[in-house]
Amino acid sequence: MSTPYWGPDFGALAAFDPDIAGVVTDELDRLRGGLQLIASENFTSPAVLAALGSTLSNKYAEGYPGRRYYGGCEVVDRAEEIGIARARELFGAEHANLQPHSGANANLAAYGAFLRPGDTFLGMALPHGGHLTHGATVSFSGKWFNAVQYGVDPATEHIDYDQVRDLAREHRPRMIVAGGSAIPRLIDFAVFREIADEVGAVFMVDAAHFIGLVAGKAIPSPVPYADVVTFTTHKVLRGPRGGAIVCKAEHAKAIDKSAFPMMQGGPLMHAVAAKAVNFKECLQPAYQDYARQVVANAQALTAGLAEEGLRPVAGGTDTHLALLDLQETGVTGAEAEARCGAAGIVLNKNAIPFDPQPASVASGIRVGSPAVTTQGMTEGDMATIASLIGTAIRDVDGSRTAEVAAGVRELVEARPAYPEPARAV
Ligand code: DSN
Repeated sequence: MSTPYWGPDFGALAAFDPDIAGVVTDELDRLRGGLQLIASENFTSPAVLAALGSTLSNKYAEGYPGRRYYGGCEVVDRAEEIGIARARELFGAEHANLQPHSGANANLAAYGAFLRPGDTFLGMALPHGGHLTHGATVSFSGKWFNAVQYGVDPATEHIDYDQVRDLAREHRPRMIVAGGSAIPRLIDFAVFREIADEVGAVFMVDAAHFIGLVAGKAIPSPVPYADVVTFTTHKVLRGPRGGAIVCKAEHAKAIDKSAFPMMQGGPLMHAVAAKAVNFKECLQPAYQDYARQVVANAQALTAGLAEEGLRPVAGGTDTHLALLDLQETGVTGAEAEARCGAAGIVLNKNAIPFDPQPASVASGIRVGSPAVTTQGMTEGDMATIASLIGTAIRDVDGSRTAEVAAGVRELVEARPAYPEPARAV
């Protein structure tokens, strides 16, 4: 390295803009001060943050390495080439595109590669665990396409594969989408592939939630089965906020043309570089230990919550997240979120399948183990967290908030997030 690193100077930010510097430090305090159980969040590493806060943010690089619409891209090209090679190695993929700014953008790019407005696709309904971009009427996916929605079996709360097959035969979709944001159990990609082949559909997996577990070899990969796999890089994967796509070589051209210029303009080269750093982290053996612990912790947390009288939807979890039905407790998801939040336990209310409540109230909560596992917490800590959540949820008048908050403090002080000593500013 011939030039010294010119990276974030927090002192300069604090001197120039104390308002925003205060937001940054307050957010770090918030992260460190509570239990972060949002299933889609994590604590990314200092190496990833260094790439994100770099001068690569300055560069316009519309196009792809070696084929840009701007001069001066020869340096940032290297970041994208390294990142693509690492993504292909990590996921055993034939092609990778790291340019989508988010998961929704990655999905829009994938739809753009295979669908035209008005085309039919099959996706999982949001209230059953799917995602907004899988056909919800408020999203482009439900507005611009004929989105047919499948859900879970009411008895097992697992994906209803018979319904998927029946709907595919009836509607002959151009594409079938698997994946979602509140699916605690493994998805049978082989069955989806078989159904897609039977009706001649493209098979897409939105692996945003669980791709980190795939990278860490803790659960099976959709890559051998799917034509295209979209994902975000900031959930279990623990990289920068952003999206990415891997696909079969035969779809490479269509995906690349759809990501740029159909869906986006210039890529965020600092984010692309940070994705490359993250993939290198995930290629280390220690990441596989982390991924396995994420699952073990989610299972321990779910078992503990079941003991507290919260019913695990689908009977438990195979992944990083659990969905809990609170109806037996008489507490809504919104009340549970607020009561836990008051004591420093951050989680989200979540619709459960066939929920009688509107989404803004919800009968369930969703919890996830990625962030607390990054802090080094293990199964014993999960049992404590479950008991704290049980107490907080039943605390109608707030009389036990201080007690729960003290329990939270004990846990996060023993295993702090971002544990390095604070730097002077
Ligand atoms: N909003 C994300 C989640 O929390 O699951 C998915 O996009």
